Amino acid sequence: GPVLVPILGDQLTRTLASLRGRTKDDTIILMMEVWDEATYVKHHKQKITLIFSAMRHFAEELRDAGWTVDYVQLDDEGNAGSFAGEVARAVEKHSPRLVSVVEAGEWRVRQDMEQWADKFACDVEILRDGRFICSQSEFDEWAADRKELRMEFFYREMRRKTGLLMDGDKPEGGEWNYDSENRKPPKDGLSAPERPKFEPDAITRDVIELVEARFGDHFGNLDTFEWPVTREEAQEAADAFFAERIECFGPYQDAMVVGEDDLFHSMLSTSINLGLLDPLELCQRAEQVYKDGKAPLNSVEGFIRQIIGWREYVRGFYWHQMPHLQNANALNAQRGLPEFYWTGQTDMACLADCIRSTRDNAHAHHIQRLMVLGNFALLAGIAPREVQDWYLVVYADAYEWVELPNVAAMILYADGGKLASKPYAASGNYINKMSNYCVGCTYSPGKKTGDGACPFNPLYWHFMHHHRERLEKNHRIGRIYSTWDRMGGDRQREYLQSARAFLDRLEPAAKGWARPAD
Ligand code: FAD
Ligand code: DLZ
Ligand code: SF4
Repeated sequence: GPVLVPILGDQLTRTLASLRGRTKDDTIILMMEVWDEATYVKHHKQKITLIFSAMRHFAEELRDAGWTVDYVQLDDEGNAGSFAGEVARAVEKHSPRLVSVVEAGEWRVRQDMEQWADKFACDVEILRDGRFICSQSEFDEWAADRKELRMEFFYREMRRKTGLLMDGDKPEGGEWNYDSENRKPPKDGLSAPERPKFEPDAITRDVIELVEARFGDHFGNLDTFEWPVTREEAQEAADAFFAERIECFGPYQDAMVVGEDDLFHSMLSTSINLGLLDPLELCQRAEQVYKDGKAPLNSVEGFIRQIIGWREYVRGFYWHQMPHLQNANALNAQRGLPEFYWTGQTDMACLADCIRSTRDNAHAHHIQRLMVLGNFALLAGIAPREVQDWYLVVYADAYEWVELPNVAAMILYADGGKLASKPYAASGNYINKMSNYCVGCTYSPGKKTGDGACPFNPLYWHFMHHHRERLEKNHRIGRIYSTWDRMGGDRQREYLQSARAFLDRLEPAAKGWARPAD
């Protein structure tokens, strides 16, 4: 029989390891839209649309190039509803001599995949995913014997390995990291050139109809779908970024402006994670922009660090820490996720804007995810599992391998500090400095307690007070306790009472937004 090559929804890459060296007349490619994947969490409607549409376009491209593709649509008769069920059906149908598949990105799916060899009446090979720059064994070797894993040191290794922005064995410009130049608050009226938006074509419109019909109760707005769904469109999005926005990417990386949903960010994560764009290729293009004198070093280095640093690092960290990372809760946070994360109905202007963007675009940019949505969840003590589910549902670029380390380890400190050297906790002052949100808010960032005080202020001290024992020993944060102690008992009580009053009023979400009812 032929070789059966299952390609998963985030493996839409023509040079995928399982296609390399295969001949077209001896290979059957299997792609499957399955109920289990679409509902193990109730993904944002745009996320399902993006993945199904990109899968259908990719299948069409493969067929045009002469490959045989067995494509199973969600509503096809007999669809077994799961990867294993669909591969089993394909094995029956095609009697392959071998199933050759690239390892899944998520632990959940990889566990399942490892059972395939016992289930099917043919050989099964699981290949390494060559689309990452750092292999897992390389990461594990780097991580061995280190008590703390820090991105910065890993990143330097990746710079050396790829040769990106290297001047011999020294970093270009003399420094590895130019983040200190990348913290500009937004000037009045800061706005960025508009990114290319992609109108749904016939394939996408079909999928939109399917998603409205079958996943109508999932979170998110679908009228505003404009993601690239093919490699060609993704390339166009990348071209526009390198021509028009990378120049200011660095300085305004942490800036937030009401209603400006992408600013100078690349908006390429959905395409990279699906496999439409190659991360290394993008970094090489960024380096070329710098060499051509079209963007400053701090912007280009910042962009490259996000990809060969953070992106590779969280992936290595995920596999290094699974499966216990999904249950980590070092700070013992137990509160339910507030309802407003789903409805956007809150009078905190910063959160309302970030949630609106999340609902309309299935996207929020990094500092919104980290310092507004994440910071609130940390300070309010929301249970990690609930926060994890939310992030996995709402972002079109969310797969557990990248979502979980960012949520559990980076924003919630649930791993007890293996990934981040301190919790990213901040009061209203930070948000006020880096955004124009507070201007239009009913609360005042300068007011510390009582009526009209920005809730981040008392929550910040409530959090610090509550976790004193653990955080006081942390050399990057311990110093703030002398400020707290100097306030004296009355002032401290005001902070703690304000925080408790606020927390008591938080409405937890009704069940059913994140996971289907059993
Ligand atoms: P840019 O700002 O243009 O950055 C360029 C690229 O760098 C991104 O496309 C992405 O591939 C990579 N990158 C940047 N930061 C990170 C990071 N922290 N981890 C991994 N890659 C990074 N990114 C996801 O792709 N999927 C997620 O599920 C996800 N969840 C996140 C959850 C939280 C709590 C936080 C703080 C960050 C999360 N990120 C996630 C990282 C980051 O927010 C997004 O990658 C980014 O906003 C995507 O927009 P962009 O392409 O315009 O990014
Ligand atoms: C996220 C997702 C969704 C919603 N649906 C599918 C699907 O029907 N078929 C598919 O092949 N992939 C889907 N995906 C992406 C997978 O969840 C992703 O490839 C794995 O989780 C990676 O381990
Ligand atoms: Fe957010 Fe506080 Fe500013 Fe309101 S005052 S926008 S709640 S930081």
